[in-house]
Amino acid sequence: MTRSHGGSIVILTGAGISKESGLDTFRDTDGIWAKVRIEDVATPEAFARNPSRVHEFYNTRRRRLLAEDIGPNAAHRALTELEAQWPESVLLVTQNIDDLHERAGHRQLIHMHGELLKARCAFCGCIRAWRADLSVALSCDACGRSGGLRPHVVWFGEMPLEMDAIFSALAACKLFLSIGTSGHVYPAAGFVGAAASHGARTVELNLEPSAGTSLFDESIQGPASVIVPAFVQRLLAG
Ligand code: BJW
Repeated sequence: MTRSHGGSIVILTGAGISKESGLDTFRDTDGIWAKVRIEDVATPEAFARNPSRVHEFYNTRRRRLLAEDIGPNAAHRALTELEAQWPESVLLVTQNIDDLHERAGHRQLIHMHGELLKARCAFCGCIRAWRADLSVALSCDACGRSGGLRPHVVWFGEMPLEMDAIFSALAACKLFLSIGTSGHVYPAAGFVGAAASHGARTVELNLEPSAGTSLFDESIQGPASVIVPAFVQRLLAG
């Protein structure tokens, strides 16, 4: 893929891009789902059944995200450079709820699975920045009701965010990149098919082949902090 192909780019990122920043992935052998059950912490039913357990899970991850040793790595920074240098539009769609792309300076991005540093009121829908622990004792500043504040994240069975904008961008892009995601969770796992059906070239960059690796035109394996900067340099060199 060279710059002579031109055109807009859509990039999908997953937990693998933040692994070398010190944040856990989900489905690797040492990942989050090896330690906790999805149905205990990542469904609306889990929150209805035991909100304190769900708060504890996200409070722990929020504190980790805000720890001093956590920051963007070379892969996040390379994508920021691509956004700054590429002559046409670059849309980054991340499944990650961390803010490492923002900390790397990325400007145009969609958090399709929400953001850990925001809270949402389940009663009135109000969304606000949130860096402290959440608990069932808190009440919403907007509607005054207590017990409804939840992490602004998308659980299984809930609709991911900004899907219309994402599918419009996928239909128009010339290049689709998938970085650090296992390809097990829909609708994100279907983005490669949507982009390809509209004629985009598709490239996967991941530590190992993902579940959907055969759907990509090209698959590059290795740690994101190495293969993403190298790929971005290749693109920008034209
Ligand atoms: C590295 C690396 C390094 C490591 N460098 N790489 C049956 C069939 C098809 C679909 C469904 C089905 N039954 C249900 C569904 C739908 C369901 C789904 O997909 N389920 C599947 C599990 C089967 N999806 C949904 O429910 C979604 N909503 C939806 O479909 O709405 C429509 C609808 C709604 C209602 C009714 C009907 C339709 C919502 C999905 C929400 C996902 N939420 C989570 C948790 C919330 C946020 C959080 O807590 O953080 O989002 S789950 C978790 O998985 C998280 C992630 O964003 C998501 C994806 O994970 P990701 O990023 O791919 O991480 P891993 O760990 O899987 O992979 C990491 C990869 O990196 C690995 O490949 C490593 O090798 C690699 N790696 N180190 C490069 N250094």
